[in-house]
Amino acid sequence: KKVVISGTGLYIPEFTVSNDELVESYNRYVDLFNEQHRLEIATGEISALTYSSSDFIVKASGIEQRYVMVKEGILNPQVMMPLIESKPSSDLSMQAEMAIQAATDALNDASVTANEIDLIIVACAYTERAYPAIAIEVQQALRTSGFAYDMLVACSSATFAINNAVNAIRGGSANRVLVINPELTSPQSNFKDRDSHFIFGDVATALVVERDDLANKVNAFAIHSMSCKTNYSNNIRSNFGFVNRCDPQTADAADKLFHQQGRKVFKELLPMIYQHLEQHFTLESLKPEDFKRLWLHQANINMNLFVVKKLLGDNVASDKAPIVLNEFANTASAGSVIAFHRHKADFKSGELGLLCSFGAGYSIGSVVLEKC
Ligand code: CO8
Repeated sequence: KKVVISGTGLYIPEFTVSNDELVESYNRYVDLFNEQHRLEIATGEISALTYSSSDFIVKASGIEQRYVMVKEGILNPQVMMPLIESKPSSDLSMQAEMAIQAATDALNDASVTANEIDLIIVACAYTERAYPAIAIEVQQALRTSGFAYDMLVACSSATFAINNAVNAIRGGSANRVLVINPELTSPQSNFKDRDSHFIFGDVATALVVERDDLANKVNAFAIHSMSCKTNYSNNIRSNFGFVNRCDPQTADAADKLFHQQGRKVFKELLPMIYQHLEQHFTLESLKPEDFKRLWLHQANINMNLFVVKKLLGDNVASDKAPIVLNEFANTASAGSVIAFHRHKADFKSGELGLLCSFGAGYSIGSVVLEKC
């Protein structure tokens, strides 16, 4: 069975946090910390913290700002996290709210109504709870039929979920699938960590994946081929999990938040990406030059420039692999989908594009798309 992506959707949270705001609050936290630990610092027991800088953030990552669902608390040096009130179980969860907005946008783009959807996959780096699945909550709110489930593959959640959606359609368990990526990253960001306090933003994206013979083809892209790869690494890690409460001494330790060895990730992941794409292209008898556009994962601008240079050489036009992380920061699995959503309108029938994710796991997902 042929399968297409017939629509995409984007939900942008209400609040922005600029680099300057973030750095100003981080530096106030540094002053407070160093003052509070003056004696231990003087005796060499602990090292003084050093300031962050907006210039470093832009140069090292390409990030200029990020969106967040809740801003209150993030910039308070005594708090340094979004203050999110817990809701009663009868209310929609925050991720379901984000998911519904992005899904509604994607359904409009695909000219599909919610009751025509028979599978929802919520795929992202974290879900707010283990069960009932956020996807089933969204299924109830949108009144879709069939079934729904959540899946987590960090930055590759969207591409791996496309893989699942296509296989569900080919296997006959679904005809029309909503893949939704409600990336609520700010509660897991360590705003006290100089190396990573600037990296993430909140956002939600959605895709309608459906049988080719059912689809409205106006905005559709045929899924030409897909490839997934994983390779275990501790260099991007969060030890947050359901067992944390059983060791009260460490339940709130920094390792329960996102942390990484950014330099190592950069060095190790790049060759894996090239190798993975080379294998995928060889299998499909494709060359990098065959693609009109590369919608790449959005973690770091320098990483994307390296990938493009390796695939296509020097002097490549910037619209070949558009960057959205300057506006959104790293939004885990949603990044490449935002790039696709924002930069697909100029495609003509038969032109090829590549959706590609890479990140924690390590995980890499690539999807070759052809405009219908
Ligand atoms: N301000 C000023 N200076 C700084 C700062 C700062 N904030 N941070 C570091 N520096 C300094 C360092 O101290 C260092 O100084 P020196 O040279 O004197 O030692 C210098 O700047 C260089 O530091 P780095 O080596 O750390 O800097 P890099 O140029 O390597 O850039 C990056 C750091 C931006 C982190 C870069 O390494 C990077 O982006 N690597 C790729 C990482 C990546 O792709 N990670 C993917 C993670 S995302 C993912 O997988 C999703 C997980 C799930 C979502 C999680 C949601 C919370």
